[in-house]
Amino acid sequence: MTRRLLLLLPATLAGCAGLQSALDPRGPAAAEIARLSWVMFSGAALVTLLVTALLLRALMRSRPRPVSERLFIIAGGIILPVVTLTALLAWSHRIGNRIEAMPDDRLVVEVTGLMWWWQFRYLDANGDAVTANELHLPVGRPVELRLQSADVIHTFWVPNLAGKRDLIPGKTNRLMMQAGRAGVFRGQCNEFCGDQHALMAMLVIAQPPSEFDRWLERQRQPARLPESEPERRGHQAFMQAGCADCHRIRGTAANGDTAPDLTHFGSRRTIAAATLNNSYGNLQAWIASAQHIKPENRMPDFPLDGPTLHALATYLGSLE
Ligand code: HEC
Ligand SMILES: [Cu+2]
Repeated sequence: MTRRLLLLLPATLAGCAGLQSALDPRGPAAAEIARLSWVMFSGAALVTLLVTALLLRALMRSRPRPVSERLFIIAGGIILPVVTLTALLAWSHRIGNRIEAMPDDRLVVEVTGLMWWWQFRYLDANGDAVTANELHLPVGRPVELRLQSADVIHTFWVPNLAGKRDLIPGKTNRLMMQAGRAGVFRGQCNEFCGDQHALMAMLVIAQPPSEFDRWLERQRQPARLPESEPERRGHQAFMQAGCADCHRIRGTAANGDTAPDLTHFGSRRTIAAATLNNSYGNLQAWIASAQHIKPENRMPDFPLDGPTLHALATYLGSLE
């Protein structure tokens, strides 16, 4: 029996690694938080063991021997908790100061939470580069996230990289984040914010600085113009079907600002806050039946005919 349980151990521990796990830190802030958690967890485990041992010992004695109540209360009830809690408080305060430091060379990204997706605006690029549900970071450089909400309270949390912080309407909160090496991580809204709270996720892509610079330069550019016939028809359909009332495609007349910026949509990996992979088929499905895929989200269904869906998906897919 024990041996069988031991066989299960690696499988259980493997659950701690991965692209959305606070137990698999990939940046300095996340590492400090993980260390603090482990120390607190170990301390709590020790206390549990100690209390259990004392309890068993008392239960197993045939003739109970009374202990000094005063000693018990003063040492175990006052001195021990005051010393350990004060030490933990001082230590966690120091960690907090370290991970919230804002060095001058930091990158600044404005993060907006909306029901139920994320917008990222890169302030270094004159605020021109705007993405949705996909945050890119240069490895090794601290990033200041300015968190705000357009509607209700959301919580920004990318467990592999930093702690979590609320996005509160009318207020700007700050969170520092830094990736230690390249990788793709997943974040999730951590405050129940309505029906599709569970489908309000994001990808964080940490890339080497030169690759990040190229990516940012590209995101600043206006959208690529339609080249083929289906792309031209897709662009036309986009303007005619009313998509432009909500969505912006920089460099075109589409100027909506209540929905994800689609200027470089083709370069993104997912659709609708990491709900679907970004593919030609999923894109058509999303346009035709967004309400079926993510009920109550702020985009209506567009029951368009096959050729129009094909043209729209081809056009949007070309916007890299
Ligand atoms: C009433 C406003 C509105 C209209 C009109 C609208 N959308 Fe949307 N769209 C949204 C919202 C809001 C989202 C984000 C939904 C979510 O993830 O919760 C979205 C998401 C999307 C996405 C995914 C973007 C991403 O990065 O995840 C695509 C692609 C898209 N819409 C295409 C279209 C097309 C094509 C049309 C026209 C046929 C259209 N939309 C019309 C509001 C709108
Ligand atoms: Cu949310």
